[in-house]
Order: sequence, then structure tokens, then C-alpha cells
Amino acid sequence: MTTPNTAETMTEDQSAPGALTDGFHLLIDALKLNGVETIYGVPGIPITDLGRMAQAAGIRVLSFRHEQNAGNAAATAGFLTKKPGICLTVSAPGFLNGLTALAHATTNCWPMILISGSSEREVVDLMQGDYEEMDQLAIAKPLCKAAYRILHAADIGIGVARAIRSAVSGRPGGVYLDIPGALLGQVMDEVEGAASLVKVIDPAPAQIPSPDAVQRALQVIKGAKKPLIILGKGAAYAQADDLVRQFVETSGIPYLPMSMAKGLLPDTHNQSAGPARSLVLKEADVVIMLGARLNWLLSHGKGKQWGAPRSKKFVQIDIEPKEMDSNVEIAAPLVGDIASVLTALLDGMEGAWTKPPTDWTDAVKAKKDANVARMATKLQNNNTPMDYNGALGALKRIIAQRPDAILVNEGANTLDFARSIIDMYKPRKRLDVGTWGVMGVGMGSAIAAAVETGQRVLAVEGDSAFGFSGMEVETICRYKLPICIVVFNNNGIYRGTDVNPSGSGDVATTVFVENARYDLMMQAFGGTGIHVTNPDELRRAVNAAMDASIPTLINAAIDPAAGKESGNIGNLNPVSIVGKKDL
Ligand code: ADP
Ligand code: TPW
Ligand code: MG
Repeated sequence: MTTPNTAETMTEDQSAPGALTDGFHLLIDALKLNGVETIYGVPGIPITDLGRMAQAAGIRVLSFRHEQNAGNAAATAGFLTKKPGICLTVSAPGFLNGLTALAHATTNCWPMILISGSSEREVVDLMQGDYEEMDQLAIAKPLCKAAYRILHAADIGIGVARAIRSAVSGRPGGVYLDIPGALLGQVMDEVEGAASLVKVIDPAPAQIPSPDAVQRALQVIKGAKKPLIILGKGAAYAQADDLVRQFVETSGIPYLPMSMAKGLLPDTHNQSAGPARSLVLKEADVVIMLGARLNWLLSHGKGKQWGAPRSKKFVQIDIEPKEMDSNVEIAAPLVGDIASVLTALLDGMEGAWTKPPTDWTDAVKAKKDANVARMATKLQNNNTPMDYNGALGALKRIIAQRPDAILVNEGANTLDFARSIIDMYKPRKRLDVGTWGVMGVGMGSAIAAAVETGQRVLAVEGDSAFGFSGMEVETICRYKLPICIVVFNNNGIYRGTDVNPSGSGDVATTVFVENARYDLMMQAFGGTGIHVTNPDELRRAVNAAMDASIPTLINAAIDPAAGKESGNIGNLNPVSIVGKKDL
């Protein structure tokens, strides 16, 4: 334990009364020393002045309307920058609001630090009923990668350093940092305070794979007749874009991008197997997982979708050793960071590399071309009311012309159709609901994307999904961010046509106010709001918004009958044993 260094003890020591600093300033200095440029949060006791002082010190402090959205912004900032996104909240309720986002970041393997003010320890621990009393550290622990509390001003430097290193090293994740209000007011000598700060050197050290593991993997890949690469968002996060491209192109192996890995190579790439997903999952004999987990999004690597049982071998590249064999046997585990592993694999492939048999690559290409051709005319329709194909066809063509724009996407049908229809061309341009499929991440993600990259953002949102964080349109207007939100308004969750089975006055559980005008919400705060009813109008409105780079919300009226229950994952709904007899 460090002895608190107060002004009082210094006078007793008879040391020269030098300038003083305090917890507020030390915390800000520690963050700045480690390159923190932006804080996402909501002010209040005990951290209002911390936000003000951080702003005064040159950190960009963005205030949100709800901590969950600030937290989602911090999580997305972590994914985009490989540095921990910082979310700052008040105690108990603010902390809890931020915690959902911290858990989301951890689940997605993204670095984030939730810094929350907390009440007096002495009162909390005796449960004496302090203002917003809660044992936050204990509550955060099971929901994040690491959780720390700082009790003494002299420990702020080391506490921040631990939080940063924990968030970004190894498998990245969320870290909770508990800041009791009293800490911020603690005083210590300014020179000693400066000396107590810690700059984190090499926060995410390279993790080199063992040469044996590399050789084993190369042998397995060489033996393949129908190899497949699956790119996950870990590969996008790693920012080893050139190496990923080299590995894919040198190997000649078809690849399937997971949702947020789209654009790592352009979706129009010759080797993309995106539109032949069912075929490649079923038929491949060797599957190389590159920063992707065999979780529910890939049916756990087994079952009908994957063809005959044990018909394939897996090579898995991941920084987290215990990811190996999580769902199926991994024939060649390659533990290390993606850049180091790909460098080693490419070294081993140099010289005599044989590309996969052409009957495999031709079959994949034929399937893909057929599926793309089958969709093409559907995506050109200009129907009113709009269906997903017509509306998303228009947006697909816009992203093709504006490949630098960042696409944020959430909803059920709105998500599933947009993911398969809209091609991405560059890495880390698609931000969506992540591993949990969380509704409400859209506005936080859109704000972080605009702030962290300076690029224009197109947020394609289901009307339900948008509603979870819709109040942040005020934040978008306040900071004048170049975000164009398109609300796919089908009057509800999945569809707007359900009927209350009881026949009573309430509408069905999935149905919202009919023909709501979300565009007027944007107008309320000075942004541009537009209502459109066909793909042509949608295209014109989005192009105008993207050119103008000003906050815009386009209410796109979608046929309420066009969607499916739960989009593409309706099969995950439990089924009543006695049947849907009440419905
Ligand atoms: P997706 O949902 O796209 O399939 P996941 O989130 O399931 O992707 O998987 C991402 C994986 O990437 C995680 O297992 C994580 O440990 C891993 N990962 C993250 N960063 C790196 C890195 N730099 N090098 C290697 N693996 C990484
Ligand atoms: C935090 C459950 C999954 S998708 C969805 C909900 C409520 C909304 C779908 O309707 P939307 O899209 O957005 O209008 P569309 O095009 O199909 O009509 N709470 C959280 N996360 C999830 N995933 C849910 C609830 C859900
Ligand atoms: Mg909807």
C-alpha cells in the first residue's frame, strides 16, 4: 500500500512547500501521457469537474444522453483504433448503464475502459446508504476482463497503466476502473505526482507463434483439396491488412468474411466466397480460422451446415490459447497475434506453394456468380412500398461510390439483408451488433466512427434498433457530426403487421406506432429530416446528406409485411411443445 501523500504530511516533514496536484489532475495527466484523446461519457457527481478539467486540458470530452451509448461509442473506438476507448460515468446507475457496453466490448474482444466515480468506501462497505451507494468493483468483475480500484492519488499512474495494458494485451477486452470520489480531491506534491505517472511501453506485445505450430499448420493446409479461410473481426481489429491480403492472395484459397471482417479485402475480390457461403461451409475439407471464433455465428463448427461430421480439419489462428478446441477439435492451433502468425506462414509458403485445385475454386466461383446474378434484378426495383432489396440495392450502389464511408448497421431484417447485400471495400468500414447481436449500439458506434476516423457515416437502422439509442440524435446535432441515419421503418420489430391474439385494445407486442416520422426527431435538434417512400428518393436523399456532411435522418418507409421473424435467425427461437395454440 502507498501512504497517502497529503499537504498536511508534507508540512509535518518540513519539506519545501512545493506546488500541489490532486487526483483530478493526476488522472487526466495519466490518460494524456498514454495517448488518450477522447472520453465518451455523461457528467454528474462525482465526475463533473473531471470532465470539465479533461476538456480544459485538451482531451475531447463528448457528453451523451445515456451512458450505454457513450459506452458503445468507447467500445467501437477501441475496435477502430486498437487503443482502449474510454467511457466516463457517475456512480451506481450511471455505472450500471455503462456496464452493458463494457460487457459488450469484452464479448467482442475490444479494448475499452469504463471509468466510474463511486461513493465513499467506508460508507459503501458498511452499507450505510451513501448517495448512489453500490459495490461497483464487485459487480463489474465478472462482466469484464479486469477490474481495479484506485484508493490513493500516488497510485493513479500505476492504476491507469494496469487498466490500459489489461485492455489491449493478449485478447483485448473491457476493463473497469473504480474511482472513489474522494480520490479525485486527494492532494500530493506536484513533482512527486508527475514522477508517479506510468507510460505503458509496448502495451500489446507481439505474440510469436512457435515454429512447430507453423509447420503443422502448413502441412494441414498443403494437404487440403477444398481449403477455406474464414476472416473474423479479430483479423480486422489486428490492422494487419496487407498481410491478410498477401496470405489470401498467395495461398489462392477462397475466403469467407464474417460480418465485421467484410472489406478487409473488397467483397468484390475474385476469391471472396461470401455469396457461396452455404457451399463452402459444407464442402471445405480444411478451414483456416483467422481471428474468428467457432461460436453460434458459425453454428459452433458442427451440424448440418458443416456437412458430414468430422469431414474437415480446422487450423485456428488466435491470440487466445484457450479459444482452441472451444467447440471442435483444432488440428493445427496457431497461437499468436495475426501479424506475427501470417508473417511466419508466408515465410513458410515462399518458393513452392501450390494453389488449391481449380475444380474447387471454379465450383465456388460458379456458385457465387449464380447467386450474385440471381439477386441483381431484385436489387434494382423501385417499388413503393419499399422492400429490403429495393432500398438496400440503392444503398449498395452508394457505398460502391463512397468506399471510405463507414457503414453502421443494426436491426433484424435490416441487419441481415444489409450484411449480404451491401459490399464493403475497405477494412473496418462495417460496424454492427457484434457477437451478442445487441440492439442499440448504432448511435454510439456511429458517433465513435465519425469522431475517431473523420469519415462520413451511414447508419442503416431498423426502427426498433434505432429506438434503443435514438435520443443521441441530439448528440449528433450538438457535435455537428457527418452522420446520415436511415431508419428502415416497417412499423415494428421484424414486421409491422402482427395482430394482438387476445383481440384486446393493445397492439401486438412487436408493433409500433404506424407510419411514425423519425425524421422529425432530427429536425427537432436542427438536423435535416427527410421522409422517403421509394428507392430513388432514398438514393437522392442519402447522396445529398453524404455530400453535405451534416446530421441527417431519413425515414425510409418499408413494407410492414416484408420482413421475417428474427430475420435470418428465426430458428433460434424456442418452440412451444404444445404448439402456438394461443396465437
Ligand atoms: P467474428 O465474430 O467476426 O467471427 P470473433 O469476435 O468471434 O470474430 O473472434 C475474434 C477473435 O480474434 C477472438 O477469438 C480474439 O481472441 C481474436 N483476436 C483479436 N485480436 C487478435 C490479434 N491481434 N491476433 C490474433 N487474434 C486476435
Ligand atoms: C438489447 C432482441 C433482436 S432484433 C430486434 C430486437 C428487439 C429489433 C428488430 O426490429 P428492427 O428491424 O430493428 O425494426 P427489422 O428490419 O427486422 O424490423 N434487446 C437487445 N438486443 C436484442 N437483440 C433484442 C432486444 C431483438
Ligand atoms: Mg422494424
